[in-house]
Amino acid sequence: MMQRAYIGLGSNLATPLLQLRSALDALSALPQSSVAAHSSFYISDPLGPADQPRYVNAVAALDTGLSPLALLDALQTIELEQGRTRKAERWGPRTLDLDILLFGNLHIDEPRLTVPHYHMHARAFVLYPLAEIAPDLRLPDGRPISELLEACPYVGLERLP
Ligand code: PH2
Ligand code: MG
Ligand code: MG
Repeated sequence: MMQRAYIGLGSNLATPLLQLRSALDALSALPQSSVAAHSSFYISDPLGPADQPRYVNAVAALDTGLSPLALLDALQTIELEQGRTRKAERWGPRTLDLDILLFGNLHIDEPRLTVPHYHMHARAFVLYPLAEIAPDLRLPDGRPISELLEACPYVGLERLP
């Protein structure tokens, strides 16, 4: 069965725009999957330690026949292929971060994977790109994305042309 997943993309090292472009290519090349849409790219102030470069963020809609954990494995492989190293610092800088924001209407609570992605409800750099490609989306709990946007000001975000 094909499911619509939404993937958050982020980078703040090693030419972030190129990282995101090549990540989108890699997502398109995943087995049983196709990128149905992706948002604009947004420059965003870092959440977490302030002494790191600004991020570039985007969201992609991925139609996939992979299971959630198979998709997670595939995303982590792409992160590693693009030079991601796991550092101790929480919310520290990274060449590429690919997060499963939503996977169909599933709630997933497993040691390796929590869906919907924790804190996505409050992050402008997730919600605004997501709303750009899915303005009528509802979260699995039924909340419309418009309601989340109202509670999340458009601050520290700059949409690239
Ligand atoms: N990701 C983080 C930590 N902080 N800040 C922004 N602006 N964008 C991100 O994608 C981001 C972050 C850890 O995943
Ligand atoms: Mg992240
Ligand atoms: Mg991540």
